[in-house]
This record gives sequence, structure tokens and C-alpha cells, in this order.
Amino acid sequence: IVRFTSPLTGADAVGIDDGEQVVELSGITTVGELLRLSSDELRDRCAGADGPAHPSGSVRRLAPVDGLMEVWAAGVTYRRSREARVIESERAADVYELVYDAERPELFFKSVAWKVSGDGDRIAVRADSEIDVPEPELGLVLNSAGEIAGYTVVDDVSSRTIEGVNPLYLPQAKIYLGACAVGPAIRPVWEVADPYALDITLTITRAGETVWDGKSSTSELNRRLDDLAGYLFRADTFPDGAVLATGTSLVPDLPFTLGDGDTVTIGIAEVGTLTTTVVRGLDAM
Ligand code: DO4
Ligand code: MG
Repeated sequence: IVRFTSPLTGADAVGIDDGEQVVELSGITTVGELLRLSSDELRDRCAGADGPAHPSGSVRRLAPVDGLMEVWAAGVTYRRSREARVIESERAADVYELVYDAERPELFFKSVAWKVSGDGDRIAVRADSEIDVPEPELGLVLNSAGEIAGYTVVDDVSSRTIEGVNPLYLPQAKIYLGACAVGPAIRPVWEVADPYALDITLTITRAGETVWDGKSSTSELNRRLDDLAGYLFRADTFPDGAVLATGTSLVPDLPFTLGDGDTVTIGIAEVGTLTTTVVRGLDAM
């Protein structure tokens, strides 16, 4: 499922991309509208796509997040994330140790829809931070009933400098313009046989050279996906659905940091590849 600029009208559109062509879903203009449907209704709606068709490579994809959709994220759901945060936070290390094993997961708000970057867009590191990293994460696309409707790729771009000083600074480390990228598409839930067996890769290139790369798998996740979604919907409503990033398992060793002009490529098997370019500071976004 892709959100894109219609070459016919120039307006935002939603369609089904089979790799060769994108077929518009007539009567639907936002992903949020699709996420008001149940998973069964969504499946029927996708199978019946009958709008204008465009060659797959010819449409500009937009982040598949719009309307009233919100992006949320889970934290410390992989051992590697716990380890890296214990090292960087020193005196507050217990906070991360405790939440890794706690029944209630860490969930935090990440972005409103209109601020989300898509595939081919820019992401940003803060000008008041020294160590900044991408966080490649499997994103759950949740419908308004809280069901997993599909999967996407999320980059939970983060300032390690700011979070490392004090975990109470987490919103400043995690929520700012350019800190959230989602895309390039939504892979429907019925097309992914086992979401706990997906390879995740991260490649960071600088002036054409790879400066960091790594690989992990959702098999290392310390939580159940339905459980994370259940906590998000326990005491809140999402009329247009939500994206919930499920935590990172790839964290470069200190003192690696993203730099201005870096290219970040995140691949999740069966879900997609999200590529963005880093800029430094608000003025460059
Ligand atoms: O606990 C802070 C954030 C953790 C996080 O974003 C992650 O584990 O991916
Ligand atoms: Mg994260």
C-alpha cells in the first residue's frame, strides 16, 4: 500500500503497488481512511483496487502516514538497545535495566503525521547534539481498532547526547523536526508469514563510502507485537490508526555519530527499504 502524488491530478493518492504498477484506490485519498476499516475489509478493498494505474517507478512516494495518524515508538525492546543505553547513561542505567524486563513496555510519542519524512526525504540531527544515530525499527501499522493491518520501516532518529544526560530529556532527544522517517510503503499483514523472522539492515554512507553497517533480526525482539499494540490502545484512541515502531536492535558503538550529508538506508526483509539523507539543524530541514 503506497501513498503518492497522483501524476494525473497532482493530489495525494493511495494505491496498491505490485512492483510493476501502482493502481489507485478510487474513493480513498488518505491512509487514515483505510485504517478505519477492519483488517478483513482492508484486504477486500486492496484486492478490489480499480482506479487509474501508473508505472511503479513513475510515482513519487510519500510517507504512508497522514490525517490524524500518530507515530509512537517502543523502547528497550532488544538487548542491544538496553546495553547501549546503560553505557551512555551511567547514573540512570537502572531505568533501562528495569524496563527491559518489566511487564509494561516503554512507549513514547514520536510524531504527528505531517512532520514525518518519507523515502528519499531528509532527516535531521539536532544542532545542539554531538552524538546522533538512526534507529531502524519495524513499524506496526495499526488500524483504528488496534489490529495490526501491516508493517512498515521506521527510523526513530535519536540524540544519544541528550538522552544520555538524563532520560527525562527523552522527548527532546526523540521529538523534533526531521527525527522521524517512515516508508516507503505499508506491507499488508496477510503478506508477511512470520514478523518475528525479518532481517533488519542498516547502512550509513558518507561521500560514497560505507561508514557503518549492521544486521539484526526481529527474532531478537523481547516483546510480542500484539502486546505492544495492546498497551498503546489501552487508554487512548486513534481514529485514523497509528504507526508503532517496535524498538531498535542496531546501535553503532560510541562515539559514532551521523553527520551532515550522510545517507541512511534501512532494509527490513519483506517490508521495504527506506533511504534518507541527513541534514544538521532546523534551518536545513
Ligand atoms: O529508552 C529510550 C528509547 C529506546 C528506544 O528508542 C529504542 O530502544 O529503540
Ligand atoms: Mg528507538
